[in-house]
Amino acid sequence: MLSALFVWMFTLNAYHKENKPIDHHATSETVCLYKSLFTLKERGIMFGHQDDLAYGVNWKYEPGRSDTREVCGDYPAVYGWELGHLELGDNTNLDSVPFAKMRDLILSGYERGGVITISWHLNNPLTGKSAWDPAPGTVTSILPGGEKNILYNSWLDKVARFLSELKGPNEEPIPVIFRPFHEGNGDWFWWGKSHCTPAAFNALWRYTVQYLRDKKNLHQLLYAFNTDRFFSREEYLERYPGDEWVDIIGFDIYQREMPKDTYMKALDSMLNMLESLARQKKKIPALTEFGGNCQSDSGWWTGTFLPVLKKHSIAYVLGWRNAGLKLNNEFEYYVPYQGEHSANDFISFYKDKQTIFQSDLHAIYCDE
Ligand code: BMA
Repeated sequence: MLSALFVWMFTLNAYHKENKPIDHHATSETVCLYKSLFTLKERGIMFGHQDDLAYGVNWKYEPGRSDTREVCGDYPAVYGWELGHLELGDNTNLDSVPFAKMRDLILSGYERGGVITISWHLNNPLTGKSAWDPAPGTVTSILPGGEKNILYNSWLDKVARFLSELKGPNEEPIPVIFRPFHEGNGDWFWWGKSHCTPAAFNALWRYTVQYLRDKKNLHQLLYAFNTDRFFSREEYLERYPGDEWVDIIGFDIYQREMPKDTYMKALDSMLNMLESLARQKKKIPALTEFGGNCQSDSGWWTGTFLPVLKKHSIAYVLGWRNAGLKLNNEFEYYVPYQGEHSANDFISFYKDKQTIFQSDLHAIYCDE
């Protein structure tokens, strides 16, 4: 009996040690990042912010600036970036961030020891309109045999080139958590639930991974799959491409009109499901986008968000972008900026032992 227990413990231990990225040729820095994400989630939760180094509510492209840092004195641990419109050959992304600047800022975040994650709101390849143009048949049109397959390949070539040009100080490829085709259980993007079958979505995911990993030989990517708000494991898994195609699992949730209690319950219940799936599948759980645009609750960080996070063990949370006043006259921000009414509460969030910011990170890209 005792020996059976030892064998079981040994197997379990060996299995844990074998946790590896889905890319068996992942670079050593990528493998280290992958392992660090597992270990860090036991220590706390990394705070991330989209476009943090590029602009804030009242500024654009000023070296060293960051709304996060200006409020709490530290940079985020995770830097989110966005590739939409790279596929068109444009010099700037869909939010007007020049790709050349993005490349430099990605390097500066990496050199500081931060984590890089990249999303891609790619245009609709069938209609030429935006990612939010859900024309039926788009997904099948870009798969092999489809009329837009060659076009899609050329888009992936551009993404591959950009990613391959992200190099660290020793010419090593910078590891990136790549998060394409997000929120697929929603209806707003062309890859969304009502616009393609789960089989077509899975085929698109696998095709994309194979293209970048096996055809373009990019070995610095970890692949993040994420849904929008979901209500059951079954719903979460409906479009999940499979364990051998995904490294990180997550979801996005925005508070919008949801009252505080409803939001806290929804977040808690989704995190429970996510963590249990992650444990079972040996994946890294993360909250891949969160926020309440122009949050009206000045105590939100420690009164709403943190109490739920503290019940869970996930690798990171990513707040969406501090766009400020946009061209369409809408105002958008998710992380406080200097003088903003939840800034003091954000400092308490920062000071909490469980939150991890840039200065809490050490050597996540190498074994030490
Ligand atoms: C959305 C908004 C848009 C933006 C898009 C892609 O949620 O922030 O303004 O264009 O993300 O970054």
